[in-house]
Amino acid sequence: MAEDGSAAWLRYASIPNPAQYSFLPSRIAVRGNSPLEQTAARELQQGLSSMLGRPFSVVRYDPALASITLAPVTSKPASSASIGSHEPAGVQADSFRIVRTSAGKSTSLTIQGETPRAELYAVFHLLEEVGAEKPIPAVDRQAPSAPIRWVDEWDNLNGTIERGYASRSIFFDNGHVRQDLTRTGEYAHLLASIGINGCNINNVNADLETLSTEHLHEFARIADAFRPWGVKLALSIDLSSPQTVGGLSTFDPKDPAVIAWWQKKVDEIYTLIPNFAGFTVKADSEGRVGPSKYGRTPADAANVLARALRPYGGVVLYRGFVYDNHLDWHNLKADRARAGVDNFAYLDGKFEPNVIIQIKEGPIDFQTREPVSPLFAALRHTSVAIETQTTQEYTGQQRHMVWLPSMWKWALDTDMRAEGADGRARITTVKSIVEGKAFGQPVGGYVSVVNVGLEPNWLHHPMAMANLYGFGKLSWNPGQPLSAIIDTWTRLTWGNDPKVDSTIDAMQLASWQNYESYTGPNGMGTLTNILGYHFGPGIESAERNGWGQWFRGEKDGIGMDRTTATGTGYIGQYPPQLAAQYESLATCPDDLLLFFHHMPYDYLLHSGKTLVQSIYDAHYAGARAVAEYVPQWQSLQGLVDDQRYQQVLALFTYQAGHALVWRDAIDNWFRGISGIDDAGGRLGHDPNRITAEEMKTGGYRTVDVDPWETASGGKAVVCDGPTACTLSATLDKPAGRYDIAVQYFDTWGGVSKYTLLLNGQSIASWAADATLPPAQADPNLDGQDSTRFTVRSISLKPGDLLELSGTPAPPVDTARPQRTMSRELAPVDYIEIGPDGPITPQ
Ligand code: GCW
Repeated sequence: MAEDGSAAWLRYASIPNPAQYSFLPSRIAVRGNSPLEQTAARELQQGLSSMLGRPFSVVRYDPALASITLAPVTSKPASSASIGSHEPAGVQADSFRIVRTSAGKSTSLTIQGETPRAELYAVFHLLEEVGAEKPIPAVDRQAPSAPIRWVDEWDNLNGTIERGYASRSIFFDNGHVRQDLTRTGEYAHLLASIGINGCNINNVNADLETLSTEHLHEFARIADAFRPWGVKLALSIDLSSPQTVGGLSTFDPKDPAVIAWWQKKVDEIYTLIPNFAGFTVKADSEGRVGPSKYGRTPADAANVLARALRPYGGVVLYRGFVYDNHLDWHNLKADRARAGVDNFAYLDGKFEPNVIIQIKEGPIDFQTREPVSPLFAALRHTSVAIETQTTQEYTGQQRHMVWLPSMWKWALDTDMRAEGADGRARITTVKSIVEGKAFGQPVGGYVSVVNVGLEPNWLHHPMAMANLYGFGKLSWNPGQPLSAIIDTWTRLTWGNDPKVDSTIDAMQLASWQNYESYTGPNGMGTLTNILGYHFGPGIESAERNGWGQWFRGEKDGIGMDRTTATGTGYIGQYPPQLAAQYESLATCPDDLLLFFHHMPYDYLLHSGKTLVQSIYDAHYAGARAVAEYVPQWQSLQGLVDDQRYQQVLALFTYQAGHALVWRDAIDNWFRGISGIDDAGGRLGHDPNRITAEEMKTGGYRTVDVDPWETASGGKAVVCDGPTACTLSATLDKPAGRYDIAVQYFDTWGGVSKYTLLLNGQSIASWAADATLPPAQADPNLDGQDSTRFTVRSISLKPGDLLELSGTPAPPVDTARPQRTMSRELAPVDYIEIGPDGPITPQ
């Protein structure tokens, strides 16, 4: 099997010890007659045959013979209509049980599902147990925690993907649904295997023509490709559709013509897509129109859609992500974090029962750590779903390994301490809210923005698929331990070798905290360039503009004062007990401190370190921890397939280098603003570094880098010439072996070439041809494209001459004039000569 990652965790690779499952009968019988059950039986047959190395076959049921039998819970066979509107409501629909019985020497398994889809889920569950070499219990009952378990794709009809980092859309191209929907079917297969039952296929910034009849006919083909796997299709819609598609003069949700238009449109959708899941709505947000235009509320708008969908069992996921992106930065009381509660809490109880408010996990925007949104506890008569991002917009864009279920579980486990009718605070975890247990609102759940693309392995980083897998697992059972989730993923994805499993599990489990350590500290946000594409460091981009991601870094201190006493009052949006915990410095957790408070740099944290020293230390420790991924991964060479091994090695090497860019940018920026030195004496002292501008040059010219903290000394060199420029230095290192790292900028303005020479002999050559994540050209030299190339274990002695030759990209290709502005001029930041060893220069 080609190990290109396309099979993800459904590789069905043979397991080391198949004998442990020899009791499994080779006959698979299906008692129902729906297509989904047939799909399930085939999946079981293929998966077991492949993993256990013996033939399984789908046969007619015979009570006299041992078999694995798929059967509906009720004796009457389910019909195929049960994946449409007539299925049992809520989580019941997807629950199943697997029962093992023995008669004499033979064992049978009975797989019973409430619906055919539940039987399919049971099959995947069983296959997973075998693939990960887990025991099969005598009786296993499973039910999902909530009915909404959806993924949202932010795909545009032209084939691009908003915040997509793994190439173009699997669904669309050139304004249409692709002819070949093979990947779509394969994606649904993956989704079904982790219990995902809905997929919204288009960007929440929806094309205004999405609901045209022509498009709907095309979307129906995607729904058809999803259907064999029990995945329902949903659409993001723009609220102005009655005008843009319907030609009406208004989209006022109270206008009878508008109401009638929506009803007709929904009727049309269900004739084409009988199992249509519903609409996702982004309105009055980031330039999208909404009900505010007519003085109407989100409830007015959501309810019109909901009433039209309700007879068919459809739902409306109305996003709570409504905020003003033109906030006045000078106003110390202005606060984007308040927007969710301010815009929705007063509407609690006014929504139709099939409206679900889709709330981002934190009040801002998928940062590396935020407190949970207070809106979860403010809506008690409305179903809610938590929205997470599997696509790593602010968390390394699938070029850094960050296992996000750690963050999601932390959010889901957060106890909001809501008060009951008796006025007493009680345990109210976010998971209990979305599950409908806390406030009895039963149709909530989980949504994750996934943005898979056409790259064979779906998300670009082979490790990133653990995020999608973990999302499915947490939405099925948010109580499951993270260690169990990741271990199963690792076994299914990389095999059952104990060394492979323990190494990968440990790396994944630490990866979110590591990423947090070298990016945004203490609840400040990711500190990426929020005006660019959210990848590398760009600290002050968050300040002094209308987007409201401010952290108010001043000479006296840093952090948003969101207290009720002196700040924006945001903390008061939490239930009183949790609010009190965040309001008081004595109890506010260190890792959220700057989200809630404006603090001096020398403030003593609970950890016993000053704020600024803790930031310095965390960034050194985080960068070092991810540098260690490289040797850890190298220890697995030969134990995993070479194709994915090389791919991951290249990504880990990249991440190790980019983590240093993050570390240095943030630490230097804090040193600049605080005026406080690193007690460890590391900052500003890089004895192993030679900055490009201090080297002897042939043709290179020094330029300022903006923001300054993303280059050593705020400067770099560029080569304008048509031919190569050089940098050179005579070394005075004691004789020994060293790693030599070149820090340069790999922009999108063509391909520069570099050669490193020692005493006139070439020791390495490479091209700056990386396709860094953003699908957009970035002409700037900054933290997004600062890149490191390392040559290992070079023998050096005092007096050696080290030379770097940089050849700029050829003058611009007239066919692509957009690159004219941004020709890549073989830019260089510095060279670092570090000790030879597993961890390259720190
Ligand atoms: O985080 C922001 C993203 C936008 C996105 C928006 C949203 C789809 O940068 O790209 O738009 O959130 O969630 O609506």
